Formats: sequence, C-alpha cells, structure tokens
Amino acid sequence: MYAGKLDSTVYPLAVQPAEQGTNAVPAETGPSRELEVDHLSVSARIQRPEQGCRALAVALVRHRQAEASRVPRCRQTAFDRLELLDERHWAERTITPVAKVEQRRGVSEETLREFFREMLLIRRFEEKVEERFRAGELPGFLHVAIGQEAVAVGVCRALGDGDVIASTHRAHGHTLAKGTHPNELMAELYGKLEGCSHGYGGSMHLYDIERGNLGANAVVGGGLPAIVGAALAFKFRGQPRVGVAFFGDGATNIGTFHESLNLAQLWTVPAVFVLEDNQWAESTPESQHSPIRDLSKRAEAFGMKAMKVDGQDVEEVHRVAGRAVKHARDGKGPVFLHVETKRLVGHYIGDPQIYRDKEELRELQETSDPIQLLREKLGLSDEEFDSVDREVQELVDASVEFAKNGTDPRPEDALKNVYA
Ligand SMILES: Cc1ncc(C[n+]2csc(CCOP(=O)(O)OP(=O)(O)O)c2C)c(N)n1
Ligand SMILES: [Mg+2]
Repeated sequence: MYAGKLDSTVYPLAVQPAEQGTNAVPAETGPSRELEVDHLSVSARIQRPEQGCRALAVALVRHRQAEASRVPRCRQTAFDRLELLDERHWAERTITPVAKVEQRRGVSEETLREFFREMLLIRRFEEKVEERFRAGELPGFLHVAIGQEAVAVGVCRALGDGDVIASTHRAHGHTLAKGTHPNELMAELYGKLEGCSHGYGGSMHLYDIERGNLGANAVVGGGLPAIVGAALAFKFRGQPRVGVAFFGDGATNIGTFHESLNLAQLWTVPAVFVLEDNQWAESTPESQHSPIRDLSKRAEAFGMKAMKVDGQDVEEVHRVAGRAVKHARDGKGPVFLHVETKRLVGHYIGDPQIYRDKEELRELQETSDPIQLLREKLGLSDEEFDSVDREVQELVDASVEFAKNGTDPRPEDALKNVYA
C-alpha cells in the first residue's frame, strides 16, 4: 500500500479544507509538503490542489496502523483526530489474499492451473451469492459475471502489486482476482463492518485500496475517469504503475468513456481500458445500442492503440493483457483492450431474460464456458477437478460463515465516511 505517498500534498487532485466534510483530514503545511512537491516536475504539476483527496484520506485512515511508520508525522496527528470505524475491525484484519496478483512471466501449466483455481473460485463464489440472494439474505441488487471469469483473472494476473483497477457494477470477479479475500467480499455483500467497504458499499461499491482496487461503480462508465486520474498521478510521480479500467460495451456510449479516452491519449497516461464486450447492455443487444460493430474503432478515433482478444481463453487474455500493460508501463501511452466475452446468465440475479433466445443461450453455455474450456485444455481428470472444486467451495462456504458472524454497522456511524 502506498499510504505514505497518497498524501494530499503530492496527489495532484487534493481537497481544499473548506470543501471537506467533518471527517476530513485538515490541510497541512511543513517539511513533508515541500519534500513531496519536489517529486513533481514543474511542467507536470497541476496548480489545483483543491480537489479530490477525500477518498484517499479514507484509504489512509484505513491503513494507519499497518503503515504508521511510513506516514509523515503531521499526517499521523491528523489521523488521530479522526473517528472512523470500530477499531476492532482493523485489529482483526489479518487476512491474506487468496487470489494471487503478482506478475508472472510466461504461462506454465502450473500457472494455468492457478488461473483455473481462481476462475473456479469466482464462479463458486458467485453461485453462492445467487443462492444467498434468493434466500433473502443479501440486500440490494446484484450482478454476477458468470462466463466472464477469464477476463478478470487474465487481466489481473498480468498486473503488478502497485497497479490499480476500477471496476463496474459486475465487480465480484475483478475484486477477487485483484486479491480481496472472499471473506471480506462476502461480508461486504452482507453489509458487515468486516466487509471490504465496511458494509457501506455492497456489491456495486466494492473498494479495496490496499490491494489496488479503486472501486466498483454503480454508475456505468464511472471507473474510467478515476483510472485516468490515477494513471496521470503515476506519470507525474515517475512511478512505473498502471491503471486499468474495466467497463462494458454499453459503457462505450457514455460521455465519460469518450472524455476519458480522449484525455488519456492526449496526456499519454499509463492506462489500459479493458472493454468487456459481452454484446449486451442490460436487455439491449449491441446492434441496438451502437451504430458500429467493431467497438475498437472508438479507441482508434482518439489515436489510441487497440488490441483484441478472445475473452473465453484466459491464457490469451493474460498474454495480450500483459502486452497492453507493458506498453502502458513503458510510457508508450494507453491501450484499449477489446475483450470479446459472453454473459452466460441474466443481467442481474433474477433476470428472466425474456429478451434472449433460449436455445442460443444454452448453446453458449455449452460451448463458451471459460472454465470448461480451460478444464479441457488442461486435461483435468474428474478427480483433479473435484479436488480443486472442493477446496474453493470450502473457501466460499467459510466466507458465508465469516459474513454471517460479522458485525452490523452501528446506526450512529451511518453518516461517517459519507462525503456527498
Ligand atoms: C450512467 C448510467 N446509465 C444507465 C445505468 C443503468 N445500467 C446499469 S447496468 C447497464 C448496462 C451496462 O452495460 P455494459 O456496460 O455493457 O455492462 P454489462 O452489464 O454488460 O456488464 C445500464 C444501462 C447506470 N447504472 N448508469
Ligand atoms: Mg455489456
């Protein structure tokens, strides 16, 4: 985690004290400010330090215990003034990631088996989410990404620990693949304090700053501007880090998509824009929401490098994502990664899909399931499959237990960390 570095003094989009809510960190002056500002080149420095560090301040507070030695002294004092969430949450936060996020070179069979395990973990997790939702245990509105697991795993496995992602309304897979423990994710879906967003967020507002997850987004296209901002900050600081925005084909019709690609290319920021093209936006087929069939052309309009890949083949996704990430990390500018994938279920849990041809869907489920395809590629025997399956199902069952035993947020904390 980069707590010490995410200081508002260095962050190009910092908040002015007058704009901050009651929980906001006071503005600071002093040696750390001068020191940090020196990291920015004069030409790169943005002269508007008055916006946007509020979410970062929250992230910093979250990690103040673990990172105390790396946080400037004046910042620690500011933290001490903050009352946030129940301290017990942090004392107990000892979970290590299940899905690995370290960078890999080449894809050995062993690595492919790890991809398989992670994809199966995501699948079983989402099946359990559906089961618990239907049992009335989970509040809100839930979208699963069954059929799209290879995108989450293939892309996130091409990232390093310092890289960040922003997700969509279909965020469970991205979140697990970026390293959030199933316990923390399930606890969030149950609205518990132990959840990755402390129970404030739910399925469409999953955050895990420590693991480089800048959040899911209920607003379609909401993650792209955040990633352009993060990538711009990486560029200013000279850090070899990359920001990745996931979004769907429907999002390519949204204004923030076009604005983000435009500025990302103009500023040659280290970002990768991952289009998860499942050919549906809710119940609207792509042919009815976009006048062009090849959505990569939208990136070409900005002069952005575009790559295409079959999203049902995790090995391919990983390989091409690795090239895209390298291109961005090498300072050559952003990349548009067009991933063709399949939504093998409804738009949301409970969607009757009356708008979809049942026979076509059944055929897709039989021929395009990325987990089944990888199982075949690996030649896994039934015993091998069952062994991995048992292991991940145990993790998922344990996450439900963890979540059910979690702490309900206190009503008096409802407005804490709310900066609207
Ligand atoms: C700005 C905005 N417009 C509309 C919606 C309603 N909405 C939620 S999901 C969705 C479809 C998005 O389609 P796509 O981007 O292809 O993602 P997918 O659901 O296929 O993963 C829409 C229109 C929204 N949440 N935000
Ligand atoms: Mg879509």
